[in-house]
Amino acid sequence: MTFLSSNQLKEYNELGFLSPLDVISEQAAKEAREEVELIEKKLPSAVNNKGRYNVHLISPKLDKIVHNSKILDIVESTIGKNILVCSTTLFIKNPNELGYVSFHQDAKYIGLEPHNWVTAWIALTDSNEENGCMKMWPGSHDYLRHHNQKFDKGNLLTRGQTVENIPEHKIKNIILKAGQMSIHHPKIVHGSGLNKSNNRRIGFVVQSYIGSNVKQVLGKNSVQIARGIDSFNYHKKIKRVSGLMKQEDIELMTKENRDLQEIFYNGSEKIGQF
Ligand SMILES: O=C(O)CCC(=O)C(=O)O
Repeated sequence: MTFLSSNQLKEYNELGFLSPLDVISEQAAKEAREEVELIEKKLPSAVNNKGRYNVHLISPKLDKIVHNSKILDIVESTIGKNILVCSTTLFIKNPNELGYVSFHQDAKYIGLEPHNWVTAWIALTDSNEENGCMKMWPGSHDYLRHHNQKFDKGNLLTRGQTVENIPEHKIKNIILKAGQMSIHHPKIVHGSGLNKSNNRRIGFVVQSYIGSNVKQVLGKNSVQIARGIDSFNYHKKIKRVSGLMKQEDIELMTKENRDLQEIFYNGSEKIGQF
C-alpha cells in the first residue's frame, strides 16, 4: 500500500501537483520505452503523429503501468476508490525538434466533469529542464482561466490552447528520473519547453484517472475499470490489451482515437489531424 500521507495530500491540494513519486523501476521504464520504440518502428501510423493516444491499448508494457497498484494507491488518495482509466497520451520530444506545450489547464478542454480526476505523468526517460520537463504554476488550480487558441506547428497540444501572462518567477520545473511520476490537478496551469538535449524525452500520461462519478460532457470516452466498481455506468467499457500490436486492439485504439479527436476539437474552428 502506497497511499499518500496527509502531508503529501496537503501539498497536492495546496499546490495542485505532487512530485516526484517513485512508482516503477528504472528497468520497467526502460522496457516500456523499448516497447514504445518498437511500436514506432513497426506501426508508425499509430505513433508518428503529434498526439500519440491510447497506445496502452496495443502495448502490454504501457497497460501494466496504467494498472499498476502503486500508482492506483496514489490516485485513490486523491479521487477515491472507484477509479476508471479514460485515455492515455505519449508526450515525446525528440532532440532538436520543435515541440513544446503551451501553458494551459486540462479541465478547460477535456470535458470531464465534475473535476474528480487526476492526471498521472510517468517518466519513461529522465525529464529535466534541459530536455523540456513539465512546468507548473503552483496554486493556479483555483479557477478556470481564459485560454487563447494559438495553433502552432511546434505546439504538442491539438488546438494550441494558451493561458497568457504566466508569472515566470513562480513556475516550478518537474524534474523526474525514469520510473518516477508526477500527478496534477485538472485545473493546474502547466506547460513545458523545448528539448535542447541530445536525447529523447518521453512522458507516458494517463489523461486521466477519473472517479466513476465523472461524465464526459463534450463527446464520448470509453473507459477501463482500474479499481473498485462503477455504479454510475456513464461510459462504455473497453477491454485491456490482448498482446503486442494485435490487430483487434489496433482497431479498437483507432476507434477510440477518433472519438478523442472529436472531444479535443469540440468548439474549435479547426478540425485537424492529431
Ligand atoms: O509532457 C508535456 O510536456 C506536457 C504534458 C501535459 O500537458 C499533460 O500531461 O497534461
